[in-house]
Amino acid sequence: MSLSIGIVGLPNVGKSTLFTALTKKGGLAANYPFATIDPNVGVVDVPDERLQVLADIVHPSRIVPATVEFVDIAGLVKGASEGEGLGNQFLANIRETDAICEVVRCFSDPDVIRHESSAGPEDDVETIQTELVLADLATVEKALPRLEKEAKRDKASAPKLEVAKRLDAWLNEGRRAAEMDMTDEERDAAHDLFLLTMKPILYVANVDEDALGEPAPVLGGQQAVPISCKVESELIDLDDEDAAEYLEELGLEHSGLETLAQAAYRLLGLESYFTAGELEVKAWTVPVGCKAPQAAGVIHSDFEKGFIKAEVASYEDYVALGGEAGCRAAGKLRMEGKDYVVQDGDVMHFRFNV
Ligand SMILES: Nc1nc2c(ncn2[C@@H]2O[C@H](COP(=O)(O)OP(=O)(O)OP(=O)(O)O)[C@@H](O)[C@H]2O)c(=O)[nH]1
Ligand SMILES: [Mg+2]
Repeated sequence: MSLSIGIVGLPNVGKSTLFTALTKKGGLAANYPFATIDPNVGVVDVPDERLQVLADIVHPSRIVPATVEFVDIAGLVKGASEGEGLGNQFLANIRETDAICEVVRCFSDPDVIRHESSAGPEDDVETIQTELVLADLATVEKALPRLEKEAKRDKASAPKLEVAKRLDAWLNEGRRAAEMDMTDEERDAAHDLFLLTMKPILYVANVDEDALGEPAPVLGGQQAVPISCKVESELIDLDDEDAAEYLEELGLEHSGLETLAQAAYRLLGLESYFTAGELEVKAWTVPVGCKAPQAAGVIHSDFEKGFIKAEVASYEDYVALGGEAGCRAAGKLRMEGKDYVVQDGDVMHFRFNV
């Protein structure tokens, strides 16, 4: 499972600058089939310092971090849903992403032209929300006749029609689909519509570099992630040591990429577990609260189907006791069954039967 995130925002706010910094820094994952075909899709490694710590214990042939896929699209403008500007044509490119990252201009540089429809960060957030809501409204209205036909033919699909009708009214009031009260079943039906405003949204405040140490601004009612896209684009040209020094000068512990990846994990309720062996040390992404068989299924569906049990050590024990043998000797290698709830950082080994 590679997490995918679509980048949206007004024109000239720094989306492509951020995208380029992200993808150059992470390096395009070679095993990603479209990386070289579609220049607007980039796969980025999720930085996790724990991987190196584990690798120092097991000396694997390779380290395989989790990845996030970013999709860059052209800027949206007011009226995009009526064909203004370019961005709207590209919204289709982010229909199937897991989340949306909205870049909001908070930097002051007068040399960078502000789009005429931009009146400040909060207004920009509203403009984009309106365009996303209007795009969703168009999607729902296009789907309604089809859903009506289906509901007539097959009673079982009536709830789908009902939720689409409710969404139509909700979106018409300018509200995000995600904020509508829905049962789990309705939520599933709504997911089939691939609405943009159903997706969790993360705001990146593209701030001036001297504002990086300041508290994160609140945008769209939520804590934004402060990043200087300009700083990020400078960081990618530095080697690790110089980059660390530069970050220190700016009073920062982590690069924007790390901060963004972590914020995305939090927003989406995700965490990582690890597998550690001679071949590789690898991070796997799972939803918080995931049980052992589903976690095994992320590696391979056979692992889930034939799940027997998992050998688990916490990350802390694994590191403190110098690996699996140490954990076993200290009684810290647990045998867990199908109801075990995976904890962030667990080092896991699955037993299965096909
Ligand atoms: N001063 C400053 N300039 C920036 C920053 N980020 C981006 N820029 C500049 O803003 C301009 C637009 O940046 P892009 O990244 O191309 O903007 P975009 O959002 O992709 O724009 P569109 O694709 O046209 O919608 C470029 O000249 C960047 O150098 C920043 O953090 N600070
Ligand atoms: Mg761009």
